[in-house]
Amino acid sequence: MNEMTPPNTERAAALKGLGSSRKRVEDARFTQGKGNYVDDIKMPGMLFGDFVRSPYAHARIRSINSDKAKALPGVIAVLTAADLAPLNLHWMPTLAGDVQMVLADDKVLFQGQEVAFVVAENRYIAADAVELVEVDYEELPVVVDPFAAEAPDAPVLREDLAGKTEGAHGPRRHHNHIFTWEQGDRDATEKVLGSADVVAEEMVYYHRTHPCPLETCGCVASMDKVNGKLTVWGTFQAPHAVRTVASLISGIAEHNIRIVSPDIGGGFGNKVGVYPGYICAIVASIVTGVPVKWVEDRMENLMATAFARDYWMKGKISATKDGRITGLWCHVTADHGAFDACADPTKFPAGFFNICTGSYDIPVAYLAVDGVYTNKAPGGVAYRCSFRVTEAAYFIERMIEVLAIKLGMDAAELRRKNFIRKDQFPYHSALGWKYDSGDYHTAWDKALKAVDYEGLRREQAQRIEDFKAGKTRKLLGIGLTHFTEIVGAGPVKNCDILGLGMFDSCEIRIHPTGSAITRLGTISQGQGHATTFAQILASEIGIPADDITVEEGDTDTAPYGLGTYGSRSTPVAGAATAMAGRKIRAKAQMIAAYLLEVHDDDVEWDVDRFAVKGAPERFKTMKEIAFAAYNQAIPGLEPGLEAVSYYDPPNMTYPFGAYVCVMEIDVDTGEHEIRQFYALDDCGTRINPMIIEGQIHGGATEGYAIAMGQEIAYDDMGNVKTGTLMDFFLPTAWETPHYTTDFTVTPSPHHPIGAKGVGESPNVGSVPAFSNAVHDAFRAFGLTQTHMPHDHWRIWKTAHELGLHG
Ligand code: MCN
Ligand code: CUM
Repeated sequence: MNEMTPPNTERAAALKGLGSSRKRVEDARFTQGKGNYVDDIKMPGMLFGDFVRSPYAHARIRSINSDKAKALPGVIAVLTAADLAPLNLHWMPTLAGDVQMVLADDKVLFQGQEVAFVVAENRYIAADAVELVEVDYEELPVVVDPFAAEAPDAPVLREDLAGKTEGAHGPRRHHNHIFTWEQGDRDATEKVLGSADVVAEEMVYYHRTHPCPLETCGCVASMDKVNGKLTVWGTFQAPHAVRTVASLISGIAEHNIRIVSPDIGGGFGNKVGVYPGYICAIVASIVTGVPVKWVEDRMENLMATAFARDYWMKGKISATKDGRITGLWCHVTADHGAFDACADPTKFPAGFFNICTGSYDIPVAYLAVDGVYTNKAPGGVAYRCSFRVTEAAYFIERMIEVLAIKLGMDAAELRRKNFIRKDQFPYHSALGWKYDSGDYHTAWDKALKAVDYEGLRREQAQRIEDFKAGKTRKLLGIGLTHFTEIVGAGPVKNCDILGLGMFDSCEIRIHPTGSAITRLGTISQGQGHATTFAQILASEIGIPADDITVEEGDTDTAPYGLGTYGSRSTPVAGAATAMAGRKIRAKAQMIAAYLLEVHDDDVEWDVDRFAVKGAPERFKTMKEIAFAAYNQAIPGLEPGLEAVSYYDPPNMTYPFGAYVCVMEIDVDTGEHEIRQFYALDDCGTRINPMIIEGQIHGGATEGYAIAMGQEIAYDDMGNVKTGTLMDFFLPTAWETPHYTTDFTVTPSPHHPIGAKGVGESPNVGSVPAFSNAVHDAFRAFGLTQTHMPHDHWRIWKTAHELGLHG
């Protein structure tokens, strides 16, 4: 090495590659208000759409009269189902194989459902005109309880499906039944449960909630009639899939459709689905020939777009006397609302809920999920969940606690005893997954040590004595969770959405001066892809991350990909990025060898350059190689330095974590205080530790909200009781707990850089940790199970029912 060459470690650090807590390059524009969100898009002559929505949860529409609305100056059109029917666009396919009304066709099935679409010169006139549309409704009996929906004489919700005994996922046995999905070995499981030493049984409910991103959903559709090209800017988590589906539904050739996801103000799953607003804005633009914007308000977002959860999970878990788990049985009643619009890979009607054996080596298991229609908004799966993994993790982590009570055992010890051991990976679970890698015992022991678990239990015992002696009115809860996630959908052979295989992609162009642009099939909604994907490349190709532009979200320029949800970007597009980088490096090696006048095999990679083996002072940097790629005629090589990779992952990745929540509960007011929240995450190779920490803080705060108060609640009439942020709990900095983050690193054996996803882990792991803390506080007083959200009123009620108010 010559004197002028800095040592490897310095050169590596200068790249800001893998492992660097590089500051987010996106933040300069976000923190200065220079982001470009859908509602920032303003085009000449643009019109505005707004919906007439149903005040009823179930009603027949006798008539719609829009004469007064149309007479209002500035109103251009009022669309109803009758206008869309000739185009066959009054109904649309859902991601789950069902169909959904775009505009109410004969009847409405949930409060807030889209009934008519008003198009006007501005947003204010549109809103005024909505008030002038007269709809004559005839109320019908309402079903909000999924168990009542299955009663033989329950009202028929989906008249369009009358007589259909076959659904998208097999037979339907009742007019409100959607599907039954079974996994595992029923007979073997029931046999084990029937003869077990101990069986714990419980109904675990994960209530209905909503992702509630700061930016609501919306789009601007612009039909250029001269060139026949439709452009739609929208809040899309999967722009390429939207393009393909839009082409198939509309008949417009796919090359004549351009879908652009600009900056997105949080998605959290809310922006995976397709909403009537998108279709109506597109139709309105095609009809009027000018751009049409539709952006929903907060109430519309909470009432009508993708909800999350609403899973009633009945569980049985068996064990030997000394706490060795022998079997798991689960039956879920899944409330899907009025249309099955869950965003799941086609073969998984309940998402990846069959990860519900969690982190434990459970020899036999059986799972059945019944999907049911009710008079509630459609959606499902969304909300930082990787396809129902949050529900699965909550279920198993509650069942473990319930079993620990039954066994009279410490819940930390019960977990420890049943973890899948490190030497069992790759591990085949009883419900059909192959876990790629894990080291649960190490993570668990580290977590328990970090919080001084033994000390906490001693303090808790003392607290219970003090409480009984009348010295305090506060209880102490220790909430434990060890979760296993499944992210990175997914192998094309078993994961597709609407027939589109779930691979992802990356394209790289190196410019002559040695900087680069890379484009991916994913789309950031706040996760910092422009920062982290440049880091993957920096380490692969030796160009500083600061010299690499990352672009996503424009289907005219980005390679085809399935988008960002299910924490799949790093496992799939991140892998594509590494693979494309390796193709660049392979070509760079040939160029370097030519320039150094040696054989290809006689040069070796060294951080940011190729050097001659045994003669490190003879080298060519990537910068030099890039320039040569464009200005030298190299025999046998094409000019330029570009690569593209479409990556089909061989398996999903299985990140995991150990979370501990320490909570104080005031039994007289029901108030709580999070004294400590410790989150250890293992997402394999860590690309950017600072961004990972941000993901944990954000996801854990969402988990805090869900566990402790957030809910989409309905009354018996199907009225949404929580349609505003006055009623729907969205934590501010004031309520947000303090977090301590920690990690272990167990790389994924099949991912090119060993990385697993992390975006959803904190939501998956934190909800059971918070909830278990509440339960644990009352364990000594006889509580086994109470339902979330644990708001002050419910906690007070629990204390009251346990007789703690004297
Ligand atoms: N990362 C890393 N090292 C790893 C894994 C991830 O540095 N081993 C980085 C990634 O490079 C990326 C971020 O962490 O910058 C999240 O990566 P990943 O886990 O791959 O998840 P996705 O990028 O696919 O994001 C989706 C995930 C989901 S599904 C929801 S929901 C959610 C979440 O991300 N929505 C979010 N986090 C969010 N964060 C913000 N700010 N906004 C949202 O809408
Ligand atoms: Cu399920 S919420 Mo995320 O997958 O976009």
